[in-house]
Amino acid sequence: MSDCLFCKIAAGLIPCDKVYEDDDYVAFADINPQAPVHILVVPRRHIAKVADMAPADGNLVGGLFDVAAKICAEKGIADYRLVINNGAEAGQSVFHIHLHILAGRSFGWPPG
Ligand code: DGP
Repeated sequence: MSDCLFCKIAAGLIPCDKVYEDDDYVAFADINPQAPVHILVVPRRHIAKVADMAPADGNLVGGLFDVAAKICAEKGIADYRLVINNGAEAGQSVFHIHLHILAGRSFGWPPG
């Protein structure tokens, strides 16, 4: 087990408000929500950021989007924003790939 917050959450070592899990992914409520719905989808496998992915990592990021669509469909959420921050300057603060699902309000563009 690396010293990674999301690895520990995925392993059940740190509590979270879990909304979905399967063999490869876990989804849980963001601790600092930026919208009425703010869920993080996380692969169980540790990869720090999108830029670190190798061809052998396959469709790991694609699976994040599949899980997000499934969660939103199950919750009856039609409009939502999906965000991946890659690197500190882009807003990444936890270095374990994760997809933000944001919904429940209107969003501006471009993002801040
Ligand atoms: P990012 O900035 O893109 O790396 O997003 C990291 C998100 O993780 C941020 O929105 C806050 C959330 N977060 C940080 N620590 C915890 C935690 O301990 N539990 C949960 N549920 N979310 C956390």
